[in-house]
Amino acid sequence: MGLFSKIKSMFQKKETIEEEQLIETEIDEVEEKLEKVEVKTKKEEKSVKKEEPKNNNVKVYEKGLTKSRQGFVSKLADLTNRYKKVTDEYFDELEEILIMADIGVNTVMDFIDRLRDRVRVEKLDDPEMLKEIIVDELFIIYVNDSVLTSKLTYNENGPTAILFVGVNGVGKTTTIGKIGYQLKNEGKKVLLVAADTFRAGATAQLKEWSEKIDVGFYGKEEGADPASVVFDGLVKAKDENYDVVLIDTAGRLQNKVNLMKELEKMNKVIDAQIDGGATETLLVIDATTGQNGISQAKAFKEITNITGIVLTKLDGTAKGGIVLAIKETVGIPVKYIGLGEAKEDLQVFDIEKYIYGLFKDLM
Ligand SMILES: Nc1nc2c(ncn2[C@@H]2O[C@H](COP(=O)(O)OP(=O)(O)O)[C@@H](O)[C@H]2O)c(=O)[nH]1
Ligand SMILES: [Mg+2]
Repeated sequence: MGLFSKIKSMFQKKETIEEEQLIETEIDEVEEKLEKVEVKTKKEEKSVKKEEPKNNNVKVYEKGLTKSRQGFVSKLADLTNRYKKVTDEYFDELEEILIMADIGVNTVMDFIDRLRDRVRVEKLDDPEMLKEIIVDELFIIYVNDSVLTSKLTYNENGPTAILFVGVNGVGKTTTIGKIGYQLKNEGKKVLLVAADTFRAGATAQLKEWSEKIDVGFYGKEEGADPASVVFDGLVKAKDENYDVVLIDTAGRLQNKVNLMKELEKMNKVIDAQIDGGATETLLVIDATTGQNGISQAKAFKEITNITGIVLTKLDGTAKGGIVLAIKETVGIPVKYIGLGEAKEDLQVFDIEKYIYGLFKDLM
């Protein structure tokens, strides 16, 4: 039984832990990954009982990934139906499907190589059997050398500062609103700071979000020095005992040097005010931009220390494979995914729910 089947039954609650232990796995590599997953599964089961947030259901993933599932997975299912045997043509078509899903050319090449090896070693030639292995291998791409959880790091003493970076229009301000809403519901005192003073209306838009989700706000006039907004925002956060400060920034990537300097200056201000500085710098990427988003991730990684990625607009794309590509090409974990425009439409990224949402119709 492969990883996907385990994930599937986990969500369909058909399987007991005793049965799980009896299952024999195919090869060592998968077995190893599987152990990591099981540990997480058990942990997750515990935490699910405690405090499953209302909107953090696998259904949200299913719904948000409908487009990706229809595009990519239905092609995969169709491929399986058309081939009786695994041939070179089969691999060529599979390669094309995966590249179309924005998994990224190099990732796909490696993936196909591994798949060919497994087909040879395990003497598989039935495309039907290969389906499950494909899902397993995609999963392995993600979990390789990484922790499965995507929790935010908080500052133990004093406010936690989180910087949001990314190019214009990707969904930074919206994401701040959504994360602010979640943190507020967790009982945290949240302040939104409008350090995108470049774009007209950016400050007003963030202020509107603060009103919508009923949290604190700090901003200045358009054109003000972003670092000075951060400075005054942090003073307010400390004076008024805020727990978390979410900082919106302008992302003019076309001028890398300026952007780097601006982010450096903001970080200096944060370092001076808070022990340990910003605990997270989240890069926001629009999933609908595909490979362009990957290039943005690479560019931002060069100019500042990114701790996690928020992948927005996954509801609007058939290219859900980008999650795997980002992980593989830039090595930064996806911490949140955006699945719509409303305050509830944000999920802490969970690879198992994601894989299930993406592939549930395949098996
Ligand atoms: N469908 C969808 N739209 C989103 C999502 N996140 C943001 N948007 C929309 O993308 C547009 C740009 O968002 P905004 O937060 O202003 O981007 P910013 O320039 O990076 O701050 C707005 O119309 C948002 O409503 C998402 O997850 N799904
Ligand atoms: Mg904005």
